[in-house]
Amino acid sequence: MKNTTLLRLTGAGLLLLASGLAYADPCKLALESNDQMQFSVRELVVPNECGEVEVTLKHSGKMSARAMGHDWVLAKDSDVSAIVNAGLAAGPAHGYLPERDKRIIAATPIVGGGESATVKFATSQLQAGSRYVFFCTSPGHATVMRGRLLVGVTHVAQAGNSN
Ligand SMILES: [Cu+2]
Repeated sequence: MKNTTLLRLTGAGLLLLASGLAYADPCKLALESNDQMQFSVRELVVPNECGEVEVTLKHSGKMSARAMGHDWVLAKDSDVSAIVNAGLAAGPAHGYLPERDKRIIAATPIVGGGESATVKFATSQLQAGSRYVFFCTSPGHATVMRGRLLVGVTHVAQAGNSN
């Protein structure tokens, strides 16, 4: 009887461990934004094994979406300026994002202080050798609110690729 109890306890421990591992899913990325017009990271790395990536943007500030709203948009480096301009033209009613723009790989809606938003995208949309940038389309934000999205590369490997 004693052995059975012990096994049950071990089983419960393994379940706890498994849920802890699920929470740390490497294909789920998170970053924060704030009232100082900043993202919390300059770089996001997607592990090679991820078929789908989930990105959660949290606004840890207090200001409203109208005053200091942020979104998280992913595109090729070469498409960023065009998307930012198209977003400005789309205006606040469309969350500063052009509708059905094929250059946008992924985008969250705009969030204000205390809010968060999540978006998923398939890594099959990312091409090897292309540079990907994430940025915010709120007016004037993209100049500072931007970073790089790297797929399965380390800094060493990337340096070796730049020719
Ligand atoms: Cu922003």
